[in-house]
Amino acid sequence: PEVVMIGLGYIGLPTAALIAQSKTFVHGVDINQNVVNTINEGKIHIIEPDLGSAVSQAVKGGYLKADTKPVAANTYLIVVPTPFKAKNEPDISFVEAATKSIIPLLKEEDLYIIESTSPIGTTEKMVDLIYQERPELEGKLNAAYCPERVLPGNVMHELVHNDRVIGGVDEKSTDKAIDFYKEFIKGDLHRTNARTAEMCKLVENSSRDVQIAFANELSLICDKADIDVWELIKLANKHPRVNILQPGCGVGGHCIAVDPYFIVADYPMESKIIGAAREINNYKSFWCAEKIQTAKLEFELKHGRKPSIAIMGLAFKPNIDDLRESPAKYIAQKVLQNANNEDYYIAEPNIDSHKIFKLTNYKDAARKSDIVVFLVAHDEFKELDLVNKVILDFCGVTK
Ligand code: SAJ
Repeated sequence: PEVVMIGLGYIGLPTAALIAQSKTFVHGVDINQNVVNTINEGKIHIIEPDLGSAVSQAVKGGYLKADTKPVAANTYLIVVPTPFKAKNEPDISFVEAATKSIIPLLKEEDLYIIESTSPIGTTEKMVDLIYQERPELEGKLNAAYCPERVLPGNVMHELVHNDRVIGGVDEKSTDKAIDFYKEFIKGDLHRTNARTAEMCKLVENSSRDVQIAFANELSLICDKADIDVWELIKLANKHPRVNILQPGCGVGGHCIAVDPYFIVADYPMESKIIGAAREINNYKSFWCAEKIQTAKLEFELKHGRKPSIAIMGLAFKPNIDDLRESPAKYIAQKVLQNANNEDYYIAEPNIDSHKIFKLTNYKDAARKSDIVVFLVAHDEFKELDLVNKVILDFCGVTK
């Protein structure tokens, strides 16, 4: 193979399939034997439009093969997860293990690329690790950091068309990495150094987190001040240089709610706004759960009976089926923990069943309930008839 791709998940597998489409032999590596078997059958283990056909073609054509172990190649891509540990510190052990697995295979002039979201300095650290074990290669490898920025649900398009930031540990490494990516990427390739590229990925997602925190903070103030936050934001955004995002029930997904901690963990004194944004966005979910609790008690006081409650939406954002790190899921769990014989109906139109929640059709859930709580602004919720309902709209469905 010409390319070894370590990590065949949400980013690694689509990227491997894309590279294979340009008739480059890719050896994909994953520690999960089931994932390896599935891919070698030309099938996929994740949901992503157009990925299935790309993988099946690549495997049939002989350009993509999966295995649990790497083999010798010219280019090595590390696309494994970087979760965080207790105390919100980034865990780069997967990147380290992936790197160690290829150290014996490396030779002069090979290209080593990290795509995994990583704390600043990780690429240099991994290069040091490689040279410690292979001192004869010192200065003779090309190493770069090149983050992806694709949106789940639109990965196959964005992988090709988004601009990329490419940062080598030296100029020659940057050149080599650009030569590699330009074979299959149509977006512009912007050159920089490895540290800037690492920080760039973290900053893109932190910037969005901070902007959403601003909207969420406004929603808390408006609730106390008796102002409709949705109208307020719409009006403020009429200013030519103001563009406030939308408040919601918190920030989820596996990127925006995670990446800012990679900056805060290493630069706690300097990253005050970034850290505060995380706290505000986390607090917003807690606040929503409390609001549901209060609405429940108010209903009981007013009507002398317990309300039935519809919880609308579990996904981490509108119109997707992805529940990972979802604030809506957290709120639903918290509310059910506090349940006291009320009838709850949980609706998530984008999934059929769930192992923890008993799901109800969204129309039935709304119809049967006294209190309708909107956690995610799925399109179908906008059509519901909500006459005579107590509405808690945390995401602007009814606005
Ligand atoms: N959200 C709001 N209000 C808004 C916009 C979003 O509350 O106005 C919430 C969503 O409901 C969701 C969370 O923010 O819970 C994140 O959603 P998102 O659509 O902003 O982003 P993701 O997590 O799907 O993808 C992001 C993207 N990054 C940016 O837009 C800067 C994507 O381009 C990255 O590739 C991806 O993270 C990643 O993998 O890092």
